[in-house]
Amino acid sequence: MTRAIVSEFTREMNEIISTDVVVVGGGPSGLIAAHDLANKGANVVIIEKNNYLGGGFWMGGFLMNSVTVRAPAHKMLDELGIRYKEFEKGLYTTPGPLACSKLIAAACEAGAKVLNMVAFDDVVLRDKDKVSGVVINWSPISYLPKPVACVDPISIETKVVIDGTGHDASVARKLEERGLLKIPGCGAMWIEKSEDEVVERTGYVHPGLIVVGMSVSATYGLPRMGPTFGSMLLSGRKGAELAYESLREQG
Ligand code: 48F
Repeated sequence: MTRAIVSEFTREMNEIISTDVVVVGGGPSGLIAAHDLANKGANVVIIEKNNYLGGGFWMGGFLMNSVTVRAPAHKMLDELGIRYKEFEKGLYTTPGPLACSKLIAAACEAGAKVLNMVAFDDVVLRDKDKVSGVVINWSPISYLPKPVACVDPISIETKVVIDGTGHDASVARKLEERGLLKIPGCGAMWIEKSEDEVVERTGYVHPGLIVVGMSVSATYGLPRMGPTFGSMLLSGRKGAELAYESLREQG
């Protein structure tokens, strides 16, 4: 068994080392981005610091596990075979565990690879500071006491990085640390405005780096959103389209 695990993991890791797209964060926006790109034949890896994928998509607000989706994103639920109910015109509800598990399965079935319990640590910058890779380490390393935590990270080379880390905007913030961006963080809650603007502003924030989902909101200081997920799906899809265009240009 150990030999099977080691050889399979090593084979996958060898493919991951140099990939088309790295999606950092396996919440709803990152998952749909990875799903769409893998479906188009791109090599995609999701880096997720938790053991489980799904981010905030398991739950709606206030730990209540019905999640809401506004039109037109319910059509993406149709596409993924996720059942839902119309609560009122244009507003739909679906059980979080059902929607989340089906989205995870769809991304994995499409061929997205996953490194879970692995945290994004830093960016790799190359020509003119283009984001050209990510530095990663096992998540538990950051929880270890200093005397036993001196474990160097490793890097993965990629053509595009997608920041799907939610409110943390971990990748964009790393560029802020390096003086390349200014990240204001989310503004006060205003669901409708936030949903529209997140989708609108989804895109490149720096050469090689696309922001999707709530990391868009944090990056541009848009209102925070609260528990609704339509724009997470629409934003992830838009990010995937932009990444795919860029892969075609880069050849
Ligand atoms: O927070 P999250 O679900 O992001 P999202 O796709 O969706 C946001 C909604 O869930 C909700 C909302 C709107 O409905 O306000 O919050 O934008 O998922 C983000 C994922 O990124 C992981 C984190 O564990 C979660 O699964 N993540 C965050 N930082 C890192 C990371 C990191 N440094 N390395 C790896 N994964």
